[in-house]
Amino acid sequence: FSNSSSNGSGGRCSLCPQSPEVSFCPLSPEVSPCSQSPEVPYIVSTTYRTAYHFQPPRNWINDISGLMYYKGIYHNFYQYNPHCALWCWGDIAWGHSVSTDLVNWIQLEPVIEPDNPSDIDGCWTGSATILSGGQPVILYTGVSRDNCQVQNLLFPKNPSDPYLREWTKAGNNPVIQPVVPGLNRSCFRDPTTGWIGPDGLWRIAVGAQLYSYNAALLYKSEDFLSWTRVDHPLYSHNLSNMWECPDFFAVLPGNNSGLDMSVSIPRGAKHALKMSVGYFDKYLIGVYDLKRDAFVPDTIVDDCRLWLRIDYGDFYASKSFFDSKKGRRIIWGWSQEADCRSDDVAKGWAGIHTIPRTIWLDSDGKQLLQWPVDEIESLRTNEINHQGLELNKGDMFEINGVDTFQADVEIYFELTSINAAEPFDPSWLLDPEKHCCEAGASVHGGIGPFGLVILASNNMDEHTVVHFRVYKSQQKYMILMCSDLRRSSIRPSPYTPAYGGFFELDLAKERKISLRTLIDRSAVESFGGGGRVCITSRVYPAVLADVGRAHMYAFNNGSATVRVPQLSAWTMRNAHVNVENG
Ligand code: DQQ
Repeated sequence: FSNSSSNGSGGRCSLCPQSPEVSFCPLSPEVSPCSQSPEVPYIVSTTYRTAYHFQPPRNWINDISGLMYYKGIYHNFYQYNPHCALWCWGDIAWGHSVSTDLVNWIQLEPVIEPDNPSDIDGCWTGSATILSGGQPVILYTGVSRDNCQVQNLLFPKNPSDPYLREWTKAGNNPVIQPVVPGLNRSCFRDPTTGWIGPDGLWRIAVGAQLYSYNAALLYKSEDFLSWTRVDHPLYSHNLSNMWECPDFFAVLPGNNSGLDMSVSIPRGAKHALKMSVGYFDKYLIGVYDLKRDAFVPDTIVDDCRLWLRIDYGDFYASKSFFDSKKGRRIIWGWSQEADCRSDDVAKGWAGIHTIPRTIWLDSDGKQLLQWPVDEIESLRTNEINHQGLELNKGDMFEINGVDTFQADVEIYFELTSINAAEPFDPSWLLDPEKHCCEAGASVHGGIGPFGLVILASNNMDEHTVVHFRVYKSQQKYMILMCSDLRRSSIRPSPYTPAYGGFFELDLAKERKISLRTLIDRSAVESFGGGGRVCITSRVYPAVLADVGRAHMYAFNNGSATVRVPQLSAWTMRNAHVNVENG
């Protein structure tokens, strides 16, 4: 491998400079309007479109805005621009798709569009809640004139329709206004799903900027119609950007069953507070102190760069829901395009949702684990297996027999010795992307780098690397996982950072590190260490457009030999995702 890139963007590791120009925090009316779509080149319109990730047939999507399982049907409501492939001020409506298996989706009509003084400049993110009698409701942020953000209520017109095709805006909208002293009324949005407190009242949290604090403001209601603000936030912090899309849910340590927030939560449960902040979805684990009606993190970490992330890559505005069909909690997020906006206009679409993931708390009670929902395995075909491989320093083992553009790959790496682990520097935790740039796949280490090279052209001009490195830190081992996109495309325009995250592993007990990578044309989702670190990446290799064939390898570039006791890979079939009729 080489870290230097022929496209002029290699070695560039800062996260933001080339990210798409639209800034989502805080959103401002200056975001440029839709431009006329140029002629759509064939290549751009089909090559990078995902085959089994969620996306509408055309146009722009962003946040997951409401999720629920209702009368046998999964519902995904999302931020959607019905008019074009860009996020445009004033256009954002709620798209709606339904599924019976979380894999195949049917797109229905948008459920709401901006047409009312309380949402005339946009129907922004919100959440669905199923009330005690089984009635679904939605609370969403409406943007009224002058970017004043309010919270509005929505009811299904016909609750006996399992598809919930039509919704009515409540007559008394907005039900919550930004009237709190010190509240920035343009930073007051994204209400959570409701939960029930010990007093039987409903609660929701809303992301907000209050004086110099960023907060999840807490509101209470008896009937979900009229809301009173609790005089303190659920939680707040003064050293971060605005918290968008907060999510609050209960989890049981070491138990992957989900908990329903609209019934009482069992003893021993912990709570997770997730917020979308800057470019990442971060979370804190703690307890919900019922007396104070507040979230109390287990550890106070002032520097929000050190907060754990749901995903360390291109993943934002995630939302979770309790799946009553299978008794699990599922989370998924939005992954935006990393090419330029003119390419999005040319493609006619922009944005995907990640594969839905089951989410639960590790048995140590410190970190969330995620794994793609089992249903996605129904798309697997052409299984190939290898056992007992040994990868010495410099080895690359080619994985043949599957479609390398649409694949699911699971590998276990077994460390033959842990003595060669290099020392860990805690300052790396502040900027794992920078460390992934410095310690790329071509930089030999003690244990690692080892991992997977995907979407590689014949001469390796283009390739994406997902890899691990093992470090020793006092009594424990820290594993670095990177998804390095710096050589992912010879095209100059895509944003190609090296994403990364760290996780702890007790290597004295367990010598195996697992990696699962789902490749879906322009989307790559990787799950390291059984879902301890997840990284979603968007890639636009020319090899995909020009040659239609790419290579995939398992590799090791560390001095210690790494065994591969099990490697399995499958081709992934296309799912029926919002296919247009006719
Ligand atoms: N996207 C929505 C907002 C939210 C932001 C607007 C996060 O409600 O804060 O489309 O991506």
